[in-house]
Parts: sequence; structure tokens; C-alpha cells
Amino acid sequence: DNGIARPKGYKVSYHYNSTVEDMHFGRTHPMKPWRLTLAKHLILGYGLQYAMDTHEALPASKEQVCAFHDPDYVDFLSEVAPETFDRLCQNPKFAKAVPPPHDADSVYLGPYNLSTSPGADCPVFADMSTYLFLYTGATLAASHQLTTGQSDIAVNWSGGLHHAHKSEASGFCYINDIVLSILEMLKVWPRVLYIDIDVHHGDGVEEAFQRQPRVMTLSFHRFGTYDDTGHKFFPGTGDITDIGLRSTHGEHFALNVPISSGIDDRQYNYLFTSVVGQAVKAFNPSAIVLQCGADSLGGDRLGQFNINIKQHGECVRFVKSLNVPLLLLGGGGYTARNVARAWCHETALATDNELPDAIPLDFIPRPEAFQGRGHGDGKLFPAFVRSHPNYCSNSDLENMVKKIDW
Ligand code: VJV
Ligand code: CA
Ligand code: ZN
Repeated sequence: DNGIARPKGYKVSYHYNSTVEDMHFGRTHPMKPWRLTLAKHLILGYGLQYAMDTHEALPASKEQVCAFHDPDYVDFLSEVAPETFDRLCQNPKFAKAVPPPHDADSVYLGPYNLSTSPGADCPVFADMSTYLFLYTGATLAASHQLTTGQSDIAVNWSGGLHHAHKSEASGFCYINDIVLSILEMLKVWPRVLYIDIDVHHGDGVEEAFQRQPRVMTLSFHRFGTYDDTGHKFFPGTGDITDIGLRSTHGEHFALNVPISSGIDDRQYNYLFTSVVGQAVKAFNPSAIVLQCGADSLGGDRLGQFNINIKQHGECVRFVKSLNVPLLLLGGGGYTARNVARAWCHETALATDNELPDAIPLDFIPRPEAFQGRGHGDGKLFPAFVRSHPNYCSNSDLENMVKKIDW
């Protein structure tokens, strides 16, 4: 007996497709879909599959993806592969997607911000279409469970790709599964709250809904420039003054919490509980989508926060306690073993289980991924070794909470 039980009085569904885990963006590209395999190993090792219904996802259809994205872009995504990219680029239908010729690092870009260069944010890689339509299919299946009342919480760690635009890929994101799921929810619910704890600004989701009052988007993110280079932290949007568009009744339905590097657990918890608490009070959402990007954890390869796994989880616990239908999605997360830990812990929280700190190393296929100094000593909640200098002062954070306009 592993002590894992089903939650009392509500249902959780878990949506996945193992094919997604085997995809490669490129050898040294930071996005590693195999972090999902590590997460799955922990989840199964602890026995959390007994606490929820597991659903293998089918790919989304082109038609479903067109509910938000431009049909030509969707055609391109469904046909593109490393071998077909150059031929597709010759097609006049796609020529209108005139790209800037290069990105900031002089990497060649093709239509829709896609590139066959391995140094690009959004590379064209083998079986990419399969990958895109599967993570989207899993998010749509998860939202279907919620909108039909079959689940109270639905989870898809392969989704949460918040930077994708209507007709452009951006920041490792190609199809915006979040926007598609919220559009489905709006068919049955009057108001949807979107909360984004990825270290990057949820720009694609905000942009999609900034013109209307039925979706409130709220992102917490690193904001500002790097000291050394003067470059902006990606994507550079999401200042506190960015609150949605007035002309079409969207004003005050976008909220942004821009944060300096090095924020700690206590400070993050203060910001999260105050701002989410007020947002929920003002907006009274019928459902919530929580993007749980794990690049906000300390020790992340791209992130610059000092949040521990327990605090990341506290955000999930807080949102869950609001007792409205909840969609939990993944997102960023570039130190794979910690992404796996965070999403396993959050799967446990979703199902009302508390996991022991000692990882059941005898029950997972690759125990070495979580063992040894620097790899977390076999613990689910290791203390982070590296930390960023904390540039967040308590008074700055208090002022920010006051400034966020209600
Ligand atoms: O900062 C940027 C844009 C550049 C141009 C493109 N080069 C590759 C990097 C600088 C200005 N992009 C960010 C995108 C972050 C996306 C985060 C996604 C999410 O977590 O929010 C949701 C899933 C960025 N930061 C770091 C990199 N790109 C990066 C990209 C690489 C890379 C190393 C770093 C791409 C390929 C390779 N190495 C081989
Ligand atoms: Ca965010
Ligand atoms: Zn991110």
C-alpha cells in the first residue's frame, strides 16, 4: 500500500500522450519534452495514477485549431517538417507571412517565425506536426472533461504554450492550446480566469483576450532588462500599466505583475495570494485555467527566480481552494528533474495527496536523475543549490499590489 487515495467528493483527470515526450527540438535547445517522461516516472512511482482517471490524448483536428489560429498558419503547421520546409516556403499561400530575415542572434527565420536553424527559438524539427496537434489535443480533452462536468480538475503537463500568436510561433510555442481551451470554456461559462506562473509573460493569451471582459488574464513574470547586456527579458511585454484595451470593454481584464530577478518564496506567496485573492473577488470566475510553468523555480536554466517547489505548489493549492472547475497546464521549465518534481507534487495536490520527501527510487526507471548532490539527493523537495541575488524589496512589492488597479 503506497497510501495514495482518490480525492473525496471530486474528480481529477490526467491527460497525456507518451509520443509527445520523445520529441526533440534540437540537441541543445532548452525545451526538453523528455522532462514529461521524468514527471511521469515520479507520478507513477508514487502511485498517483490510482488517484485519478488517466486519458491518452488524441491529436486535435485542424478545424479545432482554427478556432483561434489563422487557417493558412494551421495548414503550414500541419504540413511542415525539416524536409518540406523549403518547398512550403515557395508556396505563394505562405509567402504573405513575410518574416523579419533574422532574429536577435542573426538566426535565419522563415514564415511564421519558424526556422530550420537549430539555434532558433521555434525550430522546425522531425515529427513536429505530430507533437503540436497532440499537446493541443490533450488540452482540449482536458477542457472537455471540465465543460461536461466529468472532471472537477483536469491536468495536461504537456500544454500551456502561452506565447503562440494567431499566425505566428513564438518562444518555443506554436499552437496556443490555452486560448483554444478558454474559447471552449466560454461556450458554457460566462467568465474564465487565466493565471500564469511561468517566469515569462503570458503574452499570447493576453493578446487574444485583451479586447473583451469575459476572460481575465493574470500573469506573474520576470520583467526588465539584464544588467550586463541591456536586453529585455523575453518577451518584453507585461508591464504593470498593461491592463487590457479600453476601446472594446477589455480594460481592467488583463493584469500583470512584473517582477525583478531573485524573488523568494515568502515574497512570491505575498504577491500571489494578494493579487489572485483580489482578482477572484472582483471577477468571480466560473472556471480557472492555471498555467504552471516551472521555469519560475530557483535553479532553472532560463528563469531568474528563487522559488522552491513547495511554494510553486502553494499557488496550485491556493487556486484549488477556490473550488471552481480548474484546468492545470504545464509550460516552461528547463531544469528537467525539478520540472518533474514540481508537476508530480502538483498532481498530488490536485488529488489531495501528500507525498513523502523521499522519492521511491526503487520504483522509478531512472533513479539516478534524482540522486546525488546537485541532483536533489533523492528528495522531492530539495533546497536549491544556486540562487540569484534578490532584487525585490518588500516595499516595492507592497507598492505594486497597491498599484494594481481594481
Ligand atoms: O530571448 C529570446 C529571443 C532571442 C532570439 C532567439 N535566440 C535563440 C534567443 C534570444 C530574443 N527568446 C527566449 C524565449 C523564451 C521562451 C520561453 C517559453 C516559455 O517558457 O514561456 C513557455 C514554454 C529565449 N530565452 C532563451 C532562449 N530563448 C534560448 C533559445 C535557444 C537556445 C538557448 C536559449 C534555442 C536554441 C538553442 N539554444 C540551441
Ligand atoms: Ca507568467
Ligand atoms: Zn517560460
